[in-house]
Amino acid sequence: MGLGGAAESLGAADLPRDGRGCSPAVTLNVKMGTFHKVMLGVVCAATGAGCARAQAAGGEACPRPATGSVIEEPEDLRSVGGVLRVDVAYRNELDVGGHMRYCYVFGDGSESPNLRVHPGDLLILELKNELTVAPGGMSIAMPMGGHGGAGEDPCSGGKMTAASTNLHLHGLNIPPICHEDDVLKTSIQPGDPPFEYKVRIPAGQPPGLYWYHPHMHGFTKVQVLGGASGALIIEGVERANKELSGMPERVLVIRDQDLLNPNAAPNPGAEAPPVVLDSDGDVMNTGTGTGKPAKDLSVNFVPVPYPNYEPATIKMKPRERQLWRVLNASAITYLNLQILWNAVPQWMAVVGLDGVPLNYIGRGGGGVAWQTHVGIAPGGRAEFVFAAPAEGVATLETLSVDTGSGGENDPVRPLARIVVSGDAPEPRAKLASSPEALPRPALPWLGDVAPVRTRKLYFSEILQDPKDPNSPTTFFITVDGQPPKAFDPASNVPNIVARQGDVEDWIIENRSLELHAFHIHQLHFLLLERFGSAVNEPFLRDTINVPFWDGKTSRYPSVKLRMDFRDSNTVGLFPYHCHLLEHEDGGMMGLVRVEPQAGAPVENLPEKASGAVALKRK
Ligand SMILES: [Cu+2]
Repeated sequence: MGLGGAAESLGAADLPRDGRGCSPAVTLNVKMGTFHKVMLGVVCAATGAGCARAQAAGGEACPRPATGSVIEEPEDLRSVGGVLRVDVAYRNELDVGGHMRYCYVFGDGSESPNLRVHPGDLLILELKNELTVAPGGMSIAMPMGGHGGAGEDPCSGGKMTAASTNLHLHGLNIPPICHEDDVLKTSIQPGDPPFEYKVRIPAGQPPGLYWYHPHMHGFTKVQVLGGASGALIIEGVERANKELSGMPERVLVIRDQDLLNPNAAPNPGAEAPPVVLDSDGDVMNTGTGTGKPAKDLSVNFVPVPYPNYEPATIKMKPRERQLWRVLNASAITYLNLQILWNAVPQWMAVVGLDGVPLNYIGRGGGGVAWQTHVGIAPGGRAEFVFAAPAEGVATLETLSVDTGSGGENDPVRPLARIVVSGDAPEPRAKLASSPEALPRPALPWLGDVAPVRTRKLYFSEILQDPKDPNSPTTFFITVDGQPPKAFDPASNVPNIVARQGDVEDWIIENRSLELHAFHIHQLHFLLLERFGSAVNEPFLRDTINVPFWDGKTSRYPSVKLRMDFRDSNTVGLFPYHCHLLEHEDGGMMGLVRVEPQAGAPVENLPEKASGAVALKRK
């Protein structure tokens, strides 16, 4: 179906909601002078008393736009001649409200730019850990020279603390090895020299929206919540869908953050259901679609804080069609986007999810799903065409999401005013106007391949003190038949062993009272069933919402996924986990080890894969 066609249901992209819900190329190779800067602030032992807070004023290391600002597009860093080479400083600071900000500042001074590469390109990224503040506000003691103070190899799985970091390229089908996409053992410390990531983008990587963020088990939530994320775009979506040729495109990164006004009373007239906090201090789901949110949201770092929700601003020309590429980089917040004009929900023509065009390798459907609202789980992406109204102002909002009785509160709230005017500036980027069609994928369509086995996994939670509802929760994702066990970063023992070349079906159950978002590294999967009923989704995802259990029904909610281990880049040890990052940090992660196919050539396979799992080169 073309962009002008009739409505078609996207089905499983929906999320539960309550009744209310309804340039010229530039290669950056600028060495950062800050790599060797003198660290400021009071350095003291972590346990020392009376230490001053570092950078208490905030706003210098990680500057952020003001509430109500016009939404600026992230800078575009583009590959040239098949290579994108960038230097990144990873910094943090406390803002004036005592909230920790984290940021990626690139060699050109831009924060969290769009990294734009083509299939087959080489991405070389040098990451320097310049964190200076530990959670709680104490300065991080810096070793005098040397390497993180411990002399450890960043690939060795050594020290992992709140000051450590690494980088995950979410959604890319690249090897899970150090200096590429290993997150299990790679740990970069303040004081380490710049750490090189060197990644060959697969020739067959679907074109679309991906992203980068840290993945340091136990500390992922605090870093992502503080703003450590950015978009990575595989160019060529117009090659999969020619109706996008020449279309202006706009990248919107929606992040969550701790409430800027946590003690503010609700606005007069606003519904104010009782506030109940969970053990993390987050507002629990009120079940009404209203009330104080668990987290504030921001759009390209422009905050839209409770209780006024003063929206950010987007300017568009009348009736102009743009490709909106939306990333939910939230740590825990679900989105269900809608655009209203004169109180009428506007059509959004969804053309890609989780980086994959809807018609990339699927069958039927024509590559477009017409929606009036689009659910995006934390970690997920949606790309859709939106046509500005003829005049006036439209509103981008998120509808409420019912996260279950154990979930956080994600109420309905506005995000941005879309102001229509003839003199609105054009977005910086435009898709190519005469695209060459993408070649057909080399492998047969996943839906046509018979699985070699079916496995069942389930999400569950337990209170650490069952008698105390406010005690911390331990989070599990368990392979059915194994004892539930929180993820142990010291262990290299996989929960699942698969073989390259195979396709498997995984049933993921939710035995807890809140939503979870299943994500697996290195590959995309196909959604086959929801609640045991077949769904018709001729496209791929890398993150999927698993509905919550109501505590009563005899059958747990579930999804059935077809997992694709055919590509040699999936060989090695890598995680699957819930993408609500406090759940992941709390143990809701497991490991799969994909062993090389006997006799098959394996590209990019190191002598020793991440962790202690030795894989022989065939
Ligand atoms: Cu979860």
